[in-house]
Amino acid sequence: MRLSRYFLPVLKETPSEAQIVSHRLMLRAGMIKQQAAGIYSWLPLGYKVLRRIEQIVHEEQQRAGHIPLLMPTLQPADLWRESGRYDDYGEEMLRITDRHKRDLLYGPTNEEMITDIFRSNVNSYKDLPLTLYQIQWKFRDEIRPRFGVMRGREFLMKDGYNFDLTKEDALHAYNRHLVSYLRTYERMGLQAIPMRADSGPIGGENTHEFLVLAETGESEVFYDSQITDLTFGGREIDYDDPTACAAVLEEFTSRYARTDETHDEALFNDIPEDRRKSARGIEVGQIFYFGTKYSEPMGATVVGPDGQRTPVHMGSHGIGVSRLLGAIIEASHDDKGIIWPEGVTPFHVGLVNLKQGDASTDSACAAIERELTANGLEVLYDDRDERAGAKFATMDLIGLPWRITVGPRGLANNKVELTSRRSGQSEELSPQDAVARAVEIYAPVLARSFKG
Ligand code: P5A
Repeated sequence: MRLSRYFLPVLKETPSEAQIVSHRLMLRAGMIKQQAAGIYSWLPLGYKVLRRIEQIVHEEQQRAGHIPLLMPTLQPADLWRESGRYDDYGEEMLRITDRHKRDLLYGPTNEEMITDIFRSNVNSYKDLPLTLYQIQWKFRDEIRPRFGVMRGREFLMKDGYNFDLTKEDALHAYNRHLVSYLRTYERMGLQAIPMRADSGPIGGENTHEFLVLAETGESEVFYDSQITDLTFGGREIDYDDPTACAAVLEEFTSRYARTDETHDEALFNDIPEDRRKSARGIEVGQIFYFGTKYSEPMGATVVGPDGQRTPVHMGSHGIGVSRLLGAIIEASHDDKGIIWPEGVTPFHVGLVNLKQGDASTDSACAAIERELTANGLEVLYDDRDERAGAKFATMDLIGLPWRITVGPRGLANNKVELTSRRSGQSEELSPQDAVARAVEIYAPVLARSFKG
């Protein structure tokens, strides 16, 4: 992509309405524009990262055997009357009446609708286990939308729902989600710690939230510092193996880690004092097992092996897809701007032409752009007629992890510069070697993708 033809409305001034760094940087980098409280347009750069995050979520869901579908954002109120949540949900639910005076709502979550799809189409235990998921916009009329996409009113969520014959099978689905979430967040360069939480309006007893530690997080958390030493490390787990999934759950949840809603001072005080930590965290996902809370009142049953009808055991599992942009930036930035992890960067390489209009510099840049693209990397090529300083400032602000800088002086010695956004360090390389190095850097990132 040539920057001269792109739409990247970066701001010079720091927007005064933004209280936290991720919100400030998303506005300054021209990623989002607020349209109403907690409602945003996704400008091209923001949209690109959003889609990268969605792509990782899709791949990891499908790797775990979950099946994508898409439900509408608007839902009939009657479904929610069946589960009893229409009255319970309160003011966070945006209620809408159509021209025929029928009650609708903008879905804050989809347990009822998926249960309706299930009961209309599945009859036998032989069709289980089944996990369906979508990535779809939600609306919650939050009393205090704030921090940009972090607490929006309209926000993008991956929501998945498992249907199983027995509690034991449904708990395996719970564990499988925990494993796949660890893998998902890790691909985004995040450490998200599963913590025991409260189930709120979704219901059920088993629930874990996934938290990214950050000073600006809205949740107060308490944990044993040993938990931060755990890494998933890209291991391959057989998702159909209940013992293997349960072992990961055990490993990642056996140390004390809770949100303030479930915090237990006495248990916490059993941890050696130097390992006792309290901090703030950003909730980037939550998994639930709630048994028959929806299947029973809504009549979602299957004929079991004994010929009897029985309500299915369910759980639901959410990832805050749009919130993740904020969380990643909170975890990865410096005073010049964003530093995208390689797994989610909107463009893999930023290419800076130091002397636009100079024939040899222009043609060297065009060749580098072509080569990188031919190797599956996306390039943002700053071909504008601007000062070098302004070009570097833009690249630093938007946070592409690798930059290749090309100027006539270097080219005279067949050299360009490859710079890491994170370390700030540069290497002088021939154009061919710079391309080869970038391709090598991204090889493991591209190799992690999953084609179902
Ligand atoms: C699980 C999927 C649910 O709604 N039902 C379907 C369950 N869970 S949840 O914890 O309430 O939401 C899932 C994730 O969505 C993100 N999230 C938000 N993101 C931005 N703005 C909001 N207002 C918002 N509310 C929830 C969180 O990451 C949460 O973990």
